[in-house]
Amino acid sequence: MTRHLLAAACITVLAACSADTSAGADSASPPPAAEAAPAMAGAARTIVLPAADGRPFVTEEVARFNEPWAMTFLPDGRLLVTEKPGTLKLFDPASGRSGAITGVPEVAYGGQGGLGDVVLHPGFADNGLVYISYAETGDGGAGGVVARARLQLDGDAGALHDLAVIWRQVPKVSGQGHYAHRIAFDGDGMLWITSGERQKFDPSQDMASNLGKVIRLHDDGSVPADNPFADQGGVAAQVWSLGHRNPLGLAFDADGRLWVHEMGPKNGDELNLIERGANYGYPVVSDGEHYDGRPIPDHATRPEFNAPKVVWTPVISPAGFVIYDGDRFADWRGNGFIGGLSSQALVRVAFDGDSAREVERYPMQTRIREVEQGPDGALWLLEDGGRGASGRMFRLLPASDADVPEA
Ligand SMILES: [Ca+2]
Ligand SMILES: [Ca+2]
Repeated sequence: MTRHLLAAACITVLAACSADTSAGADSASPPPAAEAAPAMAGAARTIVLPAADGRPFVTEEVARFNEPWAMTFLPDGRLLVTEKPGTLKLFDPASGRSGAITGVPEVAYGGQGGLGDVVLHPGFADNGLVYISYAETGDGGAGGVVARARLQLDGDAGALHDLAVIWRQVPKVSGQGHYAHRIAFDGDGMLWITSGERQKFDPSQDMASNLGKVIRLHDDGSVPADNPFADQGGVAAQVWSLGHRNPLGLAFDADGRLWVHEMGPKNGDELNLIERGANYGYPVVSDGEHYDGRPIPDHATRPEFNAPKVVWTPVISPAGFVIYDGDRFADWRGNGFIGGLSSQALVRVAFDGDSAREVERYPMQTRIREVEQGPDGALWLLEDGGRGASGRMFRLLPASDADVPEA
């Protein structure tokens, strides 16, 4: 049984004397008091005291966005933040200022669709290339795409130039769910995309479709000749693994293993270790069941499919994923951090070679959509505010002695 936090162990305080907790920094604010966890001026701080031997930490509200979905850090410490209705923001934590990045195409906003992920090319410092995912409409309905563009920054704002769509979900289908479209680069510069099954079930097992798959491409969208299904041509050639449902987070560990979590059906969220050419079984098997009550045979009944390394029952609704390698939380190095939507939590996962387990869960009192590691070694989170609502950006830092109230 996972240790849970004391429900009463969250205490909101104001780090600085500014009464405005909704905005970013105010240059007139006094310096923070706690050296171990320097606060952002004006940030609302909440102390989280884990039960037993867990470490206390502090969450700070940094900024608010309009339906934020994903973020990534630039080399200069600023962030790109996607807002699901279709805007890309440049945010500077040092000043609290945010500006618009123009050049994002119109997105198919609605349901789970809209502007999705944003990541940098591994060579961004030299080539300025960024990748975004979003939903578009077309023949048959809607589908997720990945586009590449060159980012030009100008003061507090910027623009995307030479934008080109380099990958599309095939086929476009009705509905506005399960796009997934999370993006990551591996250490060899390959581009990885999680492609959700768009709530259509069977495409996850259909190699004429790239829905319900994990995709591996060159950085320009072309298909690597050594992909496992390259000889089948078509969209099958893009596929690295199949049998997925709605994978909303992927991360590479220090040894290069690819871990992908996936929002399963009722009582069947998964963390999978992704292997070349493997089939993860959806919708033929799942340890969960369909939401309409129909059973799905469990993984144990069909050993030819790869079984998950972790199954969550009840579900956590995983979204966002980072494997931590910073110094700020030294004892968390190598751990995975997964945001929880319905679970309103941050879930910490430990790895041991090819196995994984949840070790701790931190209640956040709100839906967590995205997790990143900052250059400051803090964990940065985005809140999923729901349609039309603002969502907060938080950062998590170790608590100092001064932060922790005496018992
Ligand atoms: Ca991110
Ligand atoms: Ca089942």
